[in-house]
Amino acid sequence: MLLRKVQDFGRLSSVLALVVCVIQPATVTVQDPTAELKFSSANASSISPYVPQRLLSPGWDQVPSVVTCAQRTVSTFPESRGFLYNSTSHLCTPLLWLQGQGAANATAVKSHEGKLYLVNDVCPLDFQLLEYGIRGQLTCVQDHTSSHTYLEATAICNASQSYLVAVKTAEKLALVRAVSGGKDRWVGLDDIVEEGNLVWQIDGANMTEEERTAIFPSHEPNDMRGNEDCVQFRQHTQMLNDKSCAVRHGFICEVSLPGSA
Ligand SMILES: *[C@@H]1O[C@H](CO)[C@@H](O)[C@H](O)[C@H]1NC(C)=O
Ligand SMILES: *[C@@H]1O[C@H](CO)[C@@H](O)[C@H](O)[C@H]1NC(C)=O
Ligand SMILES: *[C@@H]1O[C@H](CO)[C@@H](O)[C@H](O)[C@H]1NC(C)=O
Ligand SMILES: *[C@@H]1O[C@H](CO)[C@@H](O)[C@H](O)[C@H]1NC(C)=O
Ligand SMILES: *[C@@H]1O[C@H](CO)[C@@H](O)[C@H](O)[C@H]1NC(C)=O
Ligand SMILES: [Ca+2]
Ligand SMILES: [Ca+2]
Repeated sequence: MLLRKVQDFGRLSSVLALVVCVIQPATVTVQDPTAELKFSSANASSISPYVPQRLLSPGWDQVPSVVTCAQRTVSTFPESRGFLYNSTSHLCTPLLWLQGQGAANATAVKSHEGKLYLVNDVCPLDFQLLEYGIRGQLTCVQDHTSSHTYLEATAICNASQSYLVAVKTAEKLALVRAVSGGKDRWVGLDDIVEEGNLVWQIDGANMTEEERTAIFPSHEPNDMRGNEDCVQFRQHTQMLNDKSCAVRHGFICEVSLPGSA
């Protein structure tokens, strides 16, 4: 029998237009031989600016266990970020997290509907679940302040099944800026294989011209002295820059979630 650990993120309490999650951490162990779902912990404080919205009316479905509720939620609403489950009434309520414009219209979730669980788009242990961009994209990142070369950094990320962060948009660039505190960081883009052909570590895709204009200043990448094949977030410009791969500084690992780029 598989043991599934479910992190219980306590109840929600709604306050005015923006809902703040009040977190009362506790760990619940769920036994379910068929569960294929991965429940994992996330930094609860990072989801606090979100407004949960029901995907259906309260008590959408009555199911025997929290795992069933999770399975039902994910199979019916792949975009769902979590759910409420009331273990007394067995009522299951799938949720979507909203922020920004959509948040104003969201229905506040009342704590009496059940306990809040995160499911689906959640991060591995030691990664932060962060939101960015006007559409409220989510991703899992891990900021490393220790100094390493690009390849060392890549290996460290790989050891936790992650890649150096993909920064394909201005919105993601802003996330990297915030996470790093504006400091030099390796990101997952390089032209090691073929000079001049920058490739994203996370999916092997070539960088597009549209991406380049969003993330590099106009004079970069410049392959200075023919020796710049790895890409960093650069403190000096607060944008990306190609740099010698042998330089040592911090880096950011990412386990990307659907829709994050
Ligand atoms: C969550 O993340 C924030 C920002 O990185 C940090 O200050 C806080 O200590 C973290 N909380 C927990 C419970 O890990
Ligand atoms: C919120 O509701 C208003 C009024 O019903 C509507 O005009 C607006 O488009 C909605 N916004 C979103 C993001 O759903
Ligand atoms: C769950 O349902 C029961 C019975 O309807 C109700 O009394 C209780 O307040 C609900 N909420 C929680 C969090 O259990
Ligand atoms: C980590 O490296 C191994 C061996 O090179 C590779 O098979 C695997 O796909 C990598 N995984 C990630 C997430 O980088
Ligand atoms: C990336 O660009 C190179 C050089 O232009 C090209 O040979 C390669 O097919 C491209 N790869 C993909 C996945 O598009
Ligand atoms: Ca180069
Ligand atoms: Ca450069």
